[in-house]
Amino acid sequence: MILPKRLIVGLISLCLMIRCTGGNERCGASIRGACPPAWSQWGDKCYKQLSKDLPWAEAKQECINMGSVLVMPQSQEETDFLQKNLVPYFRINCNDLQVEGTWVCQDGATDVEYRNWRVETGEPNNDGRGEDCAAADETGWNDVPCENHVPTICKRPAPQLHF
Ligand SMILES: [Ca+2]
Ligand SMILES: [Ca+2]
Repeated sequence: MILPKRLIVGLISLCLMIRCTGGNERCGASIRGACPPAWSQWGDKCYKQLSKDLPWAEAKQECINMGSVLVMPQSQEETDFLQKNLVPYFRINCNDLQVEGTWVCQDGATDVEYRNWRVETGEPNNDGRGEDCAAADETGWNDVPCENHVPTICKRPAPQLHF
């Protein structure tokens, strides 16, 4: 028997209602929705490149102003998506500003263990007068001066739909 689409949707809604009126904790069920316009979606995350290349501190603040955080990829897969779909070279939220040589990489408030330094050129090399902020391109990560104007990607979770 082929059920009309509307009936199936109706049945699903009814099941959810029953589950929710049961008063148990599952009532808070939610699903991830689509990203806002102009944001690119990868899994349950949304990304957007800033229209201007900014120094580290300004880039970080600009992302916060947009309700997001400066991107810190947690894997090569995430990096590949960003390089193919947004920009091949971008700043990542990774710095050794506190203690020279001790890199702190954070995705929002989460410490990220993933590293992809470009070993061929000895990065991170703290070159010249010092380099404390990291940026990624196809060959890996490089530390660069924090005041450099570097393309910036902001990241936020896809909106949650409650029902
Ligand atoms: Ca450094
Ligand atoms: Ca460097």
